[in-house]
Amino acid sequence: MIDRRRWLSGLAAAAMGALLAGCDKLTMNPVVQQGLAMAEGLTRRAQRLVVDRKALAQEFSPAEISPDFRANGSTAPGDPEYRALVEAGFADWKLVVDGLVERPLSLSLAELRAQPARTQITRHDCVEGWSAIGQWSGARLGPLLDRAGLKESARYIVFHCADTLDPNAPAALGRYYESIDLIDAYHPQSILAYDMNGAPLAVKHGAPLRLRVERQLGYKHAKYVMRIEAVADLAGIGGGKGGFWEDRGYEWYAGI
Ligand SMILES: Nc1nc2c(c(=O)[nH]1)N[C@H]1C(S)=C(S)[C@@H](COP(=O)(O)O)O[C@H]1N2
Ligand SMILES: [Mo]
Repeated sequence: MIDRRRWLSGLAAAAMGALLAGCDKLTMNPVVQQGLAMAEGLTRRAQRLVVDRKALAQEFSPAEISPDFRANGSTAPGDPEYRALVEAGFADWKLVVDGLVERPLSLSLAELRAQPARTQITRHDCVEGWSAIGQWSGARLGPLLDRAGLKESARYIVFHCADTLDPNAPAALGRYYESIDLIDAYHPQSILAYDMNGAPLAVKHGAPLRLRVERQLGYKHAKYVMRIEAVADLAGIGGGKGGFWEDRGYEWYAGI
């Protein structure tokens, strides 16, 4: 997989080099000029990529909220650990934040609700060809990661879920999981949602906590999030491709 951040900073360094070279004899050479123009074009494209990735997803008005938001994938996880949490009304539930962080966290729902929050009405687009508009409230992922303190080496954020979607696979492959890079992790609309349409998240939509990563397709929006792990690469997680569906051939970056 391409490390987009490294790749982009390489391009930026090349562009800086070209700028610093200025208008010397070498750059008057037409062949060199052509090369520089190409480098500039590349940099502009890279710039657009970065700018686009930071842009906000469209938000909608309350009147546009779908009366019937479909549930998909796991909708009633049978995993015993999860069933026990449901039966206790998630009183014992804790979100673990660990991996490449300075201060590992273990947070209750009340503690998560006290974190910097955001509410947004967005459209969910599933790769299967359906969409729905919903209102989501949750803890902003960026400030939460800052509270844990990402180490220099952290490149991706992995979301470990409570549900086994493929009971025929070994546990590490059957459990749902997802991952995003730091650009999406720090995007202002990336939240860990605990409310949907003004009420606590229903089990079918990922109670008690699910990711909203609004610039990407539905399968990136991990439901039943139990643990958030900061990692340097994705090779050691699940099947190594960065997500349950990615391990089964889907794109890791599912931008919309
Ligand atoms: N843990 C978990 N997260 C998941 C899934 C799943 O099966 N398990 N399905 C994904 C898919 S394909 C979609 S479209 C959305 C569906 O979210 P919804 O049920 O709230 O509509 O959740 C995503 N996140
Ligand atoms: Mo989906």
